[in-house]
Parts: sequence; C-alpha cells; structure tokens
Amino acid sequence: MQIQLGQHLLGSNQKVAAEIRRLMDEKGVFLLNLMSSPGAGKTTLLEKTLAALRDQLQVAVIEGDIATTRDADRIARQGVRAVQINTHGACHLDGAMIQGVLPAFDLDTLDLLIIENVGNLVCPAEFDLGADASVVVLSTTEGVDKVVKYPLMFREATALVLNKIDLLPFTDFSLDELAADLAQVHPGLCRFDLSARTGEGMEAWVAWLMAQVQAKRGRRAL
Ligand SMILES: Nc1nc2c(ncn2[C@@H]2O[C@H](COP(=O)(O)OP(=O)(O)OP(=O)(O)O)[C@@H](O)[C@H]2O)c(=O)[nH]1
Ligand SMILES: [Mg+2]
Repeated sequence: MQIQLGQHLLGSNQKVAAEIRRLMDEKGVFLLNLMSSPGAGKTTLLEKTLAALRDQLQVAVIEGDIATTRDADRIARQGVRAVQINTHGACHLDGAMIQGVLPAFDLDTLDLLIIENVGNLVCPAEFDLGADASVVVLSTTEGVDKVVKYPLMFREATALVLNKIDLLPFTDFSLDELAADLAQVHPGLCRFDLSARTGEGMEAWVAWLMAQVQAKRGRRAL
C-alpha cells in the first residue's frame, strides 16, 4: 500500500515536471537543479557563480530550505532575485513547489534559473523538477564514500562539483578513490574540482554553465 502511494506521488510529480520542462523550453530558460548534503557549499558556490555570471546573463534563484530565508537573503545580497521556499519539514523540493513560485519570475527575460534544493543527498534525487541539468556538490569534508553509499544522486547527475578542495590537505579524502567510485557509479560524469572559498577551479565550472545556458538560448533563437 505504501509503495503504491509512493508511486502515485512520483507519477503526479512527473507530470508537473514535464509541464515545467515544456514552459522552460518555450521560454528558453535554462533550469539548473543544485543538490548536495547540508553544508557542502551550494549557497557559497552560487554566490561566487552569480558574481561571475550576473553581468552577462539574466539569472534568478529559487532557494529550498526546511526553514528560514537565510539562503535567499544571501543570494539577494548579490543583487540577484531569489525566492525562498520553506518546506516545513519535507526533505526535498517537488515539481508543484517549483511551479508555485514560477509566477514570481519574468521568464521572458530570464536566461538561467537556479534551484538550490534542500540539503539532502537522498530525497531530492527522487523528484524530477523539470530541470535541464542536475548538479551535485560533494565536499572534501564529507568522506569519499558518499558516491557509492548514495548512488542515485550521482548516477542521475549531469555534473559533479567537488567543493572545498582547499581543505584536501586536512582531510583523508582521496581523489583516486573518488575517480574509482565514479567510474563504477557514473562513468564519464562531468566533474569540476574547485574551492568556492578561494575561487580555485571556478573558471572551468562557470565556463561550462555559461556554455549550457548559451546552447539553450541558441535553440530559442532558432
Ligand atoms: N573551506 C571551505 N569552506 C567552504 C567552501 N565552500 C563553502 N564553505 C563553507 O561551508 C559552510 C557551508 O556552506 P554553504 O554554502 O552554506 O552550504 P550549503 O550547501 O548551501 O548548506 P545548506 O543550504 O544548509 O544545505 C560555510 O561555512 C561555508 O563558508 C570551500 O570551498 N572551502
Ligand atoms: Mg545553502
């Protein structure tokens, strides 16, 4: 019975996700779903990414958290429009939550809409939000075993950001082990090793994201 209910919920979420995807395709907006465990550095990565992109692209952010507007406040301080969703306990965002806040954005002028999902390495991977890309942030302080312990998130990701490389010397995180685990779970996964704190490695990530957005803008122009 529980399994049937779960399948029903996921099925109806899939329909909403398809509607979001259709709308984003029609408007030519690139929708990015950013996921990680709590504290891996999603908001810090966003702050630095927005600083690099905001003069070249029209960008906005949807922040998902169980409570508070702290992350949306951090993004707003970058001069970027941010709408906070509070899930009041739910461990992930779903399609209906995203659809509910879309009227707050001018999709006709937007190039890039970034969703920062609720900090959680499990549930967000189960819910399609209609995104063009799902990016998972893993940080060097979490332990290298997370890829094999939480494989769905990494299997379904479009790209992986390995954050906090400035802390590598102080942890037992192994880049070789990460590469071996990724070869097993998601061979060929696009990966960016960086430090959102120091800025090291940010250029390749920003260039990749910019290229994704421009490719979609190009399709809109056709
Ligand atoms: N040393 C170091 N610290 C970082 C880096 N990126 C983020 N941090 C720190 O990690 C902590 C968590 O960063 P956030 O950006 O808030 O993490 P988050 O993933 O948005 O967290 P939630 O939204 O709560 O899931 C903060 O204290 C950041 O300053 C990094 O590259 N290096
Ligand atoms: Mg955050």
